[in-house]
Amino acid sequence: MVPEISQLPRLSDQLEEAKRKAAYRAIDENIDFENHKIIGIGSGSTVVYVAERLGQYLKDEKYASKVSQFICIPTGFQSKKLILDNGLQLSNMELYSQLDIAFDGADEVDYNLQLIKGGGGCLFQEKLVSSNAKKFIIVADYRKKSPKYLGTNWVQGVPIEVVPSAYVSVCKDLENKLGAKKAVLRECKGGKAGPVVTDNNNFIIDADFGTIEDPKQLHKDIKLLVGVIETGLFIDNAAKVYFGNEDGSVELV
Ligand code: ABF
Repeated sequence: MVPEISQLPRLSDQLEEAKRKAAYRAIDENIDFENHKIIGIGSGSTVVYVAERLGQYLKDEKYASKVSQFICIPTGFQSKKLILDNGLQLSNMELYSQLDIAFDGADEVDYNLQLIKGGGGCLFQEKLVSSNAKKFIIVADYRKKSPKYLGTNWVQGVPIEVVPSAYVSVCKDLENKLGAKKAVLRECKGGKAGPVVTDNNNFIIDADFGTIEDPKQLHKDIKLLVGVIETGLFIDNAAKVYFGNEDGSVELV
């Protein structure tokens, strides 16, 4: 039996609890067991609970035959693993380029449901999957909701995936032409030397624009720079956002 959200054992960590509740509710309210077939599974720590919830449905005899036929499309290495670890069917965008629905996390969500994503470095695949899904659902904890504009909570800057040989020129253009306060190449943490390399063998630049009042225009401007593959500004893409709150409630925006 799939457990009721209200009967879940409490997780010791309030933040994890917020993520789990948001993700479970997003699945419960948006999966159409009769009509959905191709499902995008994003990246990050909140999506872990998206895959976990689907895995619970898979083990429930009432839903098992439907869920075992779901084809899950990952946005990177981590989500591939999540799909497999939860017993779900893994495929890819080459075989299934049109998705019924996709679920993913976010780094920041503004009042208009515009997003910053890419803190985990998977922004290109995330955008490919989400922009080819009929419905894109975001799951996030309370820290991700910006009071109004992007760039308020997520101060690390807009993640931008670039061709490696272009990173210096793109950093300069971001600062000199587009007004970034600072644009830096993302480096590996934890004692590893060198730049972060994406699943597509590219680099990531984090560009600090302060608060972003017009993310749509900024996204277009960045995309025009030679060497830019994709930006972490997700514009007019999310249909709904489920925020897990500190008090254990879930807010749907
Ligand atoms: C992905 O994971 C990213 O686009 C975003 O950077 C991050 C959100 O992670 P979490 O759910 O761990 O907050 O969705």
